[in-house]
Amino acid sequence: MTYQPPFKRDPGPSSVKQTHFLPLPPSTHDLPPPPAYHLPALITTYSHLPDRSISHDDTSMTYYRPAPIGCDLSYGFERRTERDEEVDEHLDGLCESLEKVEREGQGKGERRGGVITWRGMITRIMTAPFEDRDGWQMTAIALDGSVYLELYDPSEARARKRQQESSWALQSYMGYAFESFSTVSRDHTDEENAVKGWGGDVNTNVQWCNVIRSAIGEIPLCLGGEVDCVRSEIGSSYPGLSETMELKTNKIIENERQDAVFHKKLLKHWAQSWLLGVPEIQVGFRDDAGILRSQKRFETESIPRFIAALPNPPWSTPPALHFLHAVLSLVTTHVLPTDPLVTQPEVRSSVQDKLPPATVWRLSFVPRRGVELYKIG
Ligand code: 0WD
Ligand code: CA
Repeated sequence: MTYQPPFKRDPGPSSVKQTHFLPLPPSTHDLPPPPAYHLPALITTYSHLPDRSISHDDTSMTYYRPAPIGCDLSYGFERRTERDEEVDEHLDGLCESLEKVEREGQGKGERRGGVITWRGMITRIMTAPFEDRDGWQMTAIALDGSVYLELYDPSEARARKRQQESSWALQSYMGYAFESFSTVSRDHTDEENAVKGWGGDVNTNVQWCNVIRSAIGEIPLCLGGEVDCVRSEIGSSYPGLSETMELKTNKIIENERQDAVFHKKLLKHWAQSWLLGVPEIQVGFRDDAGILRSQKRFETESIPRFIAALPNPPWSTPPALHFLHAVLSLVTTHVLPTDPLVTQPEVRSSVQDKLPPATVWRLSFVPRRGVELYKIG
């Protein structure tokens, strides 16, 4: 069952563009039970190495080891290496890994009938009913029976974001430093000169990605996302999603307002981990100087119950799941039929070496309003 948009979809000014509008679901009561999000199943994993190249294995997987309380999360800041954000990788790593899976005959139709994207895109759609500040835009195209969805980040917006980020460079670095203090790689040896617990200098090129298959209601999903580490013996092979872990940092909570802000943030943490099937989130709390003061473990699946038990819960899961299902229904309904392999079946034989022109769609979210879907070419 899906929620019924309370008012008719606005067709928009027809002379300009045909727009399909979907309003946000009511965030309070009276929603029917939401469509189920299926338990994610692992398809494959891959690693980005220090030079950002891809290795189709678990080279970049790390093992959890609790960060020492009192460690300094600004440690190593001057020695960090950052990924070149100028390079737009689109869905490259995910597509490359799916191609490999199919080539090796391990595929189970990941590329048919649903949506293929980064987990981060689905997190954004799912949390949109409770987002009152940041809008976003995505691009959708259909190819070979699936919809590919990616962030649309025009260069001005990206430049603005980078500028904002540069003033937050140290704060965001502290998140990576917490990861380093909380993990060790397969071949790690504690360096004599490094501080206690340090897992190695930060290089944001390095990522370990998991590719999963799931579904929201009847809509298949294939998602790729970064996983921080696993809870298993150092050097052991990947034990599977049930042992994965997400790491987060937060300022220490000293008053009710900060507590309320953290409860709001837990929506994004929950959605991000839930979507990929990561069962545990470890949050490190730091002071203004970047010293780790405490940490707390959250079971991903318990977070919604914890929030529901608060006197004024800032969010709940039904609007998020309804909205995700409604948005992806809208996208698959309109975008899938524009698959060039459906509209121009004669190009099918040449698809291996030359992609046919695809119809490009834009999905645009305006906070507190809803999403619009329209064709841009
Ligand atoms: O705008 C782009 N081109 C994006 C690229 C947006 C989102 C993701 N990506 C890429 C990432 O580089 C990565 O290879 O997609 C892949 C996986 O992304 P995801 O797991 O779907 O991303 P998300 O769930 O938004 O974030 C997970 C982590 C973040 O950790 P925290 O703890 O802050 O949630 O991925 C990292 C970040 O560490 N991350 C990125 N790293 C480099 N470039 C980016 C990015 N643009 N976005 C997130
Ligand atoms: Ca993280």
